[in-house]
Amino acid sequence: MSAHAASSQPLVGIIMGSQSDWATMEHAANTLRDLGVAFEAEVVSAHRTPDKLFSYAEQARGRGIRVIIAGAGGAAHLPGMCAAKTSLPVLGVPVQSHALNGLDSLLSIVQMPGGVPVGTLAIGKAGAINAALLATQILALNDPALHEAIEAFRSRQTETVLASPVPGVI
Ligand code: RP5
Repeated sequence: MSAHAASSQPLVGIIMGSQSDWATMEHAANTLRDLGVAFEAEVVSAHRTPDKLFSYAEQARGRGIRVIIAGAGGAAHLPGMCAAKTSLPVLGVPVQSHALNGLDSLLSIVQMPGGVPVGTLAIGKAGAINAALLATQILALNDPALHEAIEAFRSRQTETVLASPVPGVI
């Protein structure tokens, strides 16, 4: 997957350790798209392309990125190393691994030493969706249109739940 950007200046950078992470991280991309947040998405591996990780993290702020969402699985060093090289907020998504169901990913991402924070979300799809929502909420602090988009999302979600009957109960 090469970098792909929404039409306007990307504000959120989605990075992931491997193409195999896209099945999870596309949920972040789809959520941002639905909310009208411009983003870019790119494979950046802490282990296989460490120099690219450093240059991505060092240049992101200057390119106009405001929040980075980093997803990785297994020995998931990508979010932490990215956070070490930028002062932008970094949100980490633990990708569900085959060997340990993502517990390895979660612990690798969440257990950062004091001083270098990574906002760690849930394992897998829920984490990817919530990373996108949280990134949008951060951007919405200074963007009334995005605040409206978040409020509308919450209202739709509430209406959907209230309109859903319990299966088998009349
Ligand atoms: C990590 O290793 C990636 O984030 C991915 O979740 C995992 C497996 O990568 P592949 O072997 O599928 O490329 O770096």
